[in-house]
Amino acid sequence: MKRVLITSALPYINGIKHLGTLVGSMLPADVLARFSRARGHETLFICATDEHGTPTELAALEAGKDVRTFCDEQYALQKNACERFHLSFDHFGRSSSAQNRELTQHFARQLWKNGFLEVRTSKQVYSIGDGRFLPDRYVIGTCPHCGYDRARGDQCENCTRVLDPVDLINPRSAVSGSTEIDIRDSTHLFLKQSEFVPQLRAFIDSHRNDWPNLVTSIAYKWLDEGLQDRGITRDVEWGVPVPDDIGDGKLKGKVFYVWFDAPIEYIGATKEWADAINNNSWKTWWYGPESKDVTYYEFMGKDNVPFHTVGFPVTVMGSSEPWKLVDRLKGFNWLEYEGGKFSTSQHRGVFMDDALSLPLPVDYWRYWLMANAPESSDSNFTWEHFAGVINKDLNDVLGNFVNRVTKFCVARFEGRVPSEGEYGEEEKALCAELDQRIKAYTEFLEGLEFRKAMGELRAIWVAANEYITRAAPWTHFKTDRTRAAVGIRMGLNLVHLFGHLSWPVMPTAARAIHTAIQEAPSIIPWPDEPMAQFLDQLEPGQAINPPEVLFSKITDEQVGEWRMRFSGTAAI
Ligand code: B3M
Ligand code: ZN
Repeated sequence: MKRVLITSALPYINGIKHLGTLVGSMLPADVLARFSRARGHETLFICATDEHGTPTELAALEAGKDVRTFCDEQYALQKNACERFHLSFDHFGRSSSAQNRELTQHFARQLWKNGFLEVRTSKQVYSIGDGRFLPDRYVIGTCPHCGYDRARGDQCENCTRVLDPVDLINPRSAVSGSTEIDIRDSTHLFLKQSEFVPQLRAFIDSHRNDWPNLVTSIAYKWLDEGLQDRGITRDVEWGVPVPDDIGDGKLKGKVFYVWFDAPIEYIGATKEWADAINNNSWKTWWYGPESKDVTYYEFMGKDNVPFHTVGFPVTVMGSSEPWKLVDRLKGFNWLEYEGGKFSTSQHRGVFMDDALSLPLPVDYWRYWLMANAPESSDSNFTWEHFAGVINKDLNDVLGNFVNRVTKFCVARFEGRVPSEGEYGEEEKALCAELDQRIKAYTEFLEGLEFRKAMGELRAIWVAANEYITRAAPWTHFKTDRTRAAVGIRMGLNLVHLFGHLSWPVMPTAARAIHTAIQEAPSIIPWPDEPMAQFLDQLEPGQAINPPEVLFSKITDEQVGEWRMRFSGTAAI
């Protein structure tokens, strides 16, 4: 059996994520996980909250809570939102877990032992106004590379270069706005990334053909610009402590940088999962010869790509232990909101809890987001487009098909699969078309090309609609009952098929569709056999059970109201 390990980039603990984060990491990872389970692969799908670092400390401070309590609460909120989006993680862990602490310290010890860490005293930004060292992302200034004037000290979101905060021009504190900034000495551990360039280049070369261009071009850009050694410790309290046996006693009270411990939490969360169910197989997913048959997929937004193509691989390579490196890395561009950015501070755009609060099935979001995933370029959410796609694809095409066929079966064939007649040329032609389209759909999902996959799924629904329009059982019923029976039998088989094909992306609707025909298993298997076989599965005479309302349309009034409500200007 094939084994498939899937991780989604870990959402930061502070605050519910917006749809852009969802579409760029957790949701496509979930679609792949479901698809992989549907095909019978042994699948492990791991995610967690990314909890450490100053952003968390400051958010907790602002909320008037101690960090641990703040994280506990935020974790519960995010976990709940993920469940309600039907993200089917096998485990949703926490980077503040004991397992991650242990593994992070283990990797650091290996790196230290192997001579890849060095104690250096470096210049750090100290904010006199705030009375503390400022972490990289809390220093704002002008990017020395592209001139963007709101670049953060860790990375410029305009040109995506990773920065050192001391390089910023006109630095100021993002906490207080204070420009009373001092550069002070502080001792830290540095990871000698520069020694890994040839190994990293070979690693990325080996994935030239199976990673998207977006990903390899970011990775090469990094290597070409000359890889800098990175400080992997920080002067903050909330993090994995540096153990005493590393750094010749010069690092007392320091913790590891959040980007050092966060990717290790992919492994940590796997151990959390195993520990919780008392099984000790976690290492077979990650380590040594036992993990050879595992294909490991990572999902993330493009800003996370450097940390996964360079940062984390250096940790793994430098350990000189046989930990698994990523096989397939899928990166995403940005999703925009009504032509601009999502904004957490202005609450502009739709966040996961907002989406859940509206009277819309979660599958609407899941389908629209995957059909418009920002793969080859950025994509743009507008309410108008969203409503248009949902009303057309899900209501007019898919929902209408399911309703017409099942309702007519109830009205004219006593709600049972009609047995009369044989499939003819029309049906054979449709099977041939579906065979091709399902093959394409399967290949797009395997290739992680979600937009194209959804296009193919839609084309399958359209082909079925066109078929039933041509077969017109409602017209033939009075004059040629057999002919009508063939059309309805085919139609019901197609409804059943849609229950299978739609499950990875729309688990709830797929279940309702499948249940209209017969009870659905908890994992709805992928239809791997040729259509001529699949579409002849229903027992003539078996009863069906049409769903009440499968989908309903989004109205113009709703579009108007919601556009206003989430524009970031109206009071919420
Ligand atoms: N916490 C999420 C982000 O940058 C970041 C990912 C960590 S993955 C190990 O959006
Ligand atoms: Zn820049």
